[in-house]
Amino acid sequence: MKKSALQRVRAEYQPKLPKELQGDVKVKFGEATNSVADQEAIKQLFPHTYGMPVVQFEHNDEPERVEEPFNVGIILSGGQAPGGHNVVSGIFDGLKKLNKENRLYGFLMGPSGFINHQYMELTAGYIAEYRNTGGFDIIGSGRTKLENPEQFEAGLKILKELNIKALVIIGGDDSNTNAAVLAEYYKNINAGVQVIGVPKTIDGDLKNDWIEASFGFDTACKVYSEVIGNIQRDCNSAKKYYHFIKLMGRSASHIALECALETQPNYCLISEEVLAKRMTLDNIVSSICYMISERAKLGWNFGTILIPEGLIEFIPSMKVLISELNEVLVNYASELESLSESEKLQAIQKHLSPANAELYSSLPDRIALQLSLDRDSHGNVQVSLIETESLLSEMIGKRLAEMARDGEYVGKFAAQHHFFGYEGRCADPTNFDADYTYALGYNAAMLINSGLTGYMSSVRNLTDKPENWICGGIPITMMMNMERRNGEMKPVIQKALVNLNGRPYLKYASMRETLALNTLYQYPGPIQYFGPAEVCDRPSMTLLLEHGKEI
Ligand code: FBP
Repeated sequence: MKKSALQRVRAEYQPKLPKELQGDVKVKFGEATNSVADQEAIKQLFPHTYGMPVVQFEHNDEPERVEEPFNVGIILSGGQAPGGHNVVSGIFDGLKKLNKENRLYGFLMGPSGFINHQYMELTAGYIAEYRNTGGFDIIGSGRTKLENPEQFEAGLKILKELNIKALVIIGGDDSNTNAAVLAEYYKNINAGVQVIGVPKTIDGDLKNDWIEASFGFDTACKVYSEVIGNIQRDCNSAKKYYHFIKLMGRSASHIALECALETQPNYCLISEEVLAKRMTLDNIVSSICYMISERAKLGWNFGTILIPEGLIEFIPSMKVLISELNEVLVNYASELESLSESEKLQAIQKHLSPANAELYSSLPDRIALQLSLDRDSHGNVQVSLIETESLLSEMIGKRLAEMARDGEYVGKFAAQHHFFGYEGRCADPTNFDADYTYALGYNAAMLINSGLTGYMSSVRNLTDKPENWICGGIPITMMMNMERRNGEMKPVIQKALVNLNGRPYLKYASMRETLALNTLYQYPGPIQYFGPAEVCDRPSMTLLLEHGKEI
């Protein structure tokens, strides 16, 4: 395959490895741990993997070499995130450092490759083609949910056949939840297979004190911020459009918030704030219309508005509707299956409680249908398919027309719509993500070599230089709580939503009014791989602020 000039040069980049992982490592065990909530329930569900200590690696002056070579399998799970290929390279290099005979196998197209025994051996030559590149195409990814003993047993067969002693699952909160369940199952039956998770997702919602960031967030946000900056230049040049820009991120608004800090748009909705303030769709529309009318008074009929993908799920009345819809879609699945779109709308409405049926019928049909699409395999609403950006601009357009009729608004309103998500998920990783993912992978190999299972690879102190990053592992059960999914209470990793008392949000909130009534756009420009460190190596603003730094 012919490579671009950047691909050729970028392939030579050697990710920086934390000092602790250079040379031989030994493991230091911390205190026993507890889950973040619902301790008794989680303990009962994970009797063999609950309460394990946090571990940290240190340099080992008296290395104990592993005598026997071992094999490892990997699965890339869920949505793509920049840096996945470097996790694979890091695991590979870590394994080879431990013993040249160690082998790495990749299961194809996500968990389904594991269950159906579709795999390939990942050799040095094959991996070389993918170092420092974006995408998950090295082995493919998928969203099959690994959840039942039949699947675990089917997977165990191939693990035994290939003499694999550990499986690494590279995924988001749901996939790492599955990793914890699988680790517990294999430990319970003495299968002799370890399971290690790696925190992946552009959404940035898999984080806590020990997992400072999920990989891919940094790169994806920088890609979106570049394009938002370009739109803002265009917008400020022609001065005739309001751009409604929806940003991926599923439930959490971390991506929208980071992009707002990077680009300083006129308005950025934060779903978590909408929920906390119990805002209605009408409140949101009013507040944006107010900004538009105030800008019009200054002679400005243009602006940029960022919308987090999951907004609709956070509007309290919508949240109630969605949770009832979830149950209706499960309970009446066979009845709904064969219906046409309009019949489906009517049938769903009939099964909803009166208040929800009223709200459901007040939505434009296409939005109601988008809300009623099948949930993904983890029970999540597929928010990327809901056109919130056009729903909002339609409602705003109508409201402004009413305001104009009543003499409350004098201006012109024309809207453009954008949705940025897929554009950034497979970008070549930034230096930060390239280094972070390589370290996460290398670290995962060390966790395996230490005989651990049910752990997530953890690399911390991320705003410092990569040499000073702190490496180790955190028991996955420590991050879990009980949540209702598909109508049942399930143990899941607690999602990290935007913290309304956290510095990233407070920083944006402090600028909000000024940004709405001025035009103070920032233009971050494209990701740079070569040049001054402040341009090429700066982590996300979210991470800097969370670490007490200034931006
Ligand atoms: P993960 O949670 O698997 O990392 O996926 C993230 C994401 O990009 C979300 O932001 C988005 O809502 C979803 O995937 C889209 O799913 P799909 O790739 O199936 O269209």
